[in-house]
Amino acid sequence: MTKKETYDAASISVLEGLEAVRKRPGMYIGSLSRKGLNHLVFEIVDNAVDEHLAGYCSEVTVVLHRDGTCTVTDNGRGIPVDMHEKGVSAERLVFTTLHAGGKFDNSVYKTSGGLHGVGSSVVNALSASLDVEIMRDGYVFYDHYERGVPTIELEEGLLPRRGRSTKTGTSITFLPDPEIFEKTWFSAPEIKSRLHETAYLNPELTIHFSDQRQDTPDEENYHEPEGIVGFVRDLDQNTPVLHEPVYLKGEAEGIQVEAAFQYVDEFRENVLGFCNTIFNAEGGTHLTGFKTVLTSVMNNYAREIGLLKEKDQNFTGADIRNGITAVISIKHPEPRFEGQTKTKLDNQDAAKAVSKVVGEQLVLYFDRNLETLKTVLSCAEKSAKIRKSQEKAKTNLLSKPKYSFDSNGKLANCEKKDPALCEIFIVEGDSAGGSAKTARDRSYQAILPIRGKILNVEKAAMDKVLGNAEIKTMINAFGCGFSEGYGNDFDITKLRYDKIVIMADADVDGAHISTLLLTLFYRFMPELIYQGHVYIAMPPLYKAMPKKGAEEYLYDDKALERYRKKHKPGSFTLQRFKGLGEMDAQQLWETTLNPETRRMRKVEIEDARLASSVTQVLMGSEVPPRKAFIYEHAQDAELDV
Ligand code: TTJ
Repeated sequence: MTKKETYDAASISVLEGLEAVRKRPGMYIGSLSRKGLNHLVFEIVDNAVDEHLAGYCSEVTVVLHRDGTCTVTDNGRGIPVDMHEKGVSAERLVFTTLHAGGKFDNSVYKTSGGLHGVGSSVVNALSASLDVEIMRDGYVFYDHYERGVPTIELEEGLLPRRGRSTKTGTSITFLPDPEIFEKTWFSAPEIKSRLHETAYLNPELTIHFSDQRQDTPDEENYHEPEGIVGFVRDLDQNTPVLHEPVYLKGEAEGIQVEAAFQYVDEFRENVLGFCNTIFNAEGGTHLTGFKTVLTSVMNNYAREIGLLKEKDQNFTGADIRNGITAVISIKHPEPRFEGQTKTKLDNQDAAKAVSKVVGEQLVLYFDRNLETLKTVLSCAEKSAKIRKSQEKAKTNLLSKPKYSFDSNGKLANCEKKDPALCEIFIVEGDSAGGSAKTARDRSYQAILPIRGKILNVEKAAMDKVLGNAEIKTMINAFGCGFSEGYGNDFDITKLRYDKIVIMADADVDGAHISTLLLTLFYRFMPELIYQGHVYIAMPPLYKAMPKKGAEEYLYDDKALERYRKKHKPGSFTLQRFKGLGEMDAQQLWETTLNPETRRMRKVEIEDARLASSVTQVLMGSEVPPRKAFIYEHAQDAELDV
């Protein structure tokens, strides 16, 4: 952190007020559910990370307080407080004008992009209150906003001070506005997971996290000096690995490129892309560049060492990536994003830069590490061998009859054929499946019962996945095939149902099944999630039947607590549903099937990602964190309207 730049607040560009943000919050923050709420935290944290990327900040602290506020603190230079040419302090402009953040320093890399970078002003607009404390120039300055409006009158445009300090830094405390957000309870597992990820991508940064909303605060420190190498190690922590992670680094086209990879003894690939430290859920050009050059370099080696003979065909890209865990991280001065969720890197020069750097460095590495080379090529060889049997499995799968009843005869299809009108419910257990078949509106609702636990695709070989009866049935029913990675044989236009609803018991086993299904979709049919077709039904835990008045379904224990407060003991009877199977057809219709009254939650890509590889702990041997994650999510029922 030695870089020094001169700056002045005058370069902030003033765009518009915050009224628009409060009028149409969804346009700025994407969602008003838990996801949007957590997004506020990341938005503020990203500003501190930008200060780190600029070379001036080494520590960031995130605190979730009991009163529902969140504080983010850094030890950067502090947001400028001097007067801007418009006659207002620079800090005011940061929090009251859209997109001011990106324009007022000349550090090269900005985290902003894709979903992020909407600006601290958006957080301000959507917060019931926001407090700013800035230490710089020997003083502690402060400011306060309510719903985006400053409440302190400035004298000659200068911020008030509350004492002196020799330190520098910025501290923001905000309370999400309950008038705007459906939920105001931050999800600690999601925030922690994201902060940990940020630590891996910024190896010189230390992030402190503290959740003080419970009696024993949850305190975590994230510091990952190994960077993406450590990230790869952790992604593979529950998997037998075949060699030490390989780390490559370089610069081309004015873009910094870093890659780390490691092969494991499993039939799967997991390649994650980051641009300016932000995860690119939909991948993009950096990944394309990596994959292309990896395939070509490894095929060259395969011929060089005689593994492939002249007459042999090349290994496919998927063969070469069989067993790989990789993280590609680039720093790009002007990233552009496309795709459903605007998280797909679009800059062509990124593909060039990655393939140049990785191509050169990979050869340097493998020329000196023949053992690793052989290990990696043997993974490709294994993959190529079973590819044929996979292709057979695939052919069988695709040639099965496509309508009404699948191979097991268990799918009860609906009568309508227009996908826009149709829904399919994936129901855990034959008995619940039976009631659901009775309860549904057969004109547009299909029921697919699945048995007990489905296969954990994260742990299983590809041919096993495709051979699994439950999974085959689902792929057949949806009608759009599947893909490993991007674009292969998956065709979303063939999807036969607008809504795919996962219906599992409201207990740990049910949550586990939902997690497995999410992982399956995430890996093989991610577009279903990107395009918002996947839902999780939220069955109630109780039905309260008062002696007088209307019956009520209670969806969690908090709801029960509230109900007990409002109704005298003895004035009502309580039915507890241990599982979907205990509901009769009428109850099932009201709570999970009837669009007028049911509760279900649309699955967002972040859910699936958390359920999947980035946090493989969730699926692996460490049961406790997985439980916590699932419970936290299970409480997020929402009315689907
Ligand atoms: C910008 O260029 C001039 C020197 O200060 C730079 C700056 O803005 N630094 C800065 C902003 N450090 N930290 C922030 C920041 C930190 C948090 C937690 C939240 C926000 C909105 C900004």
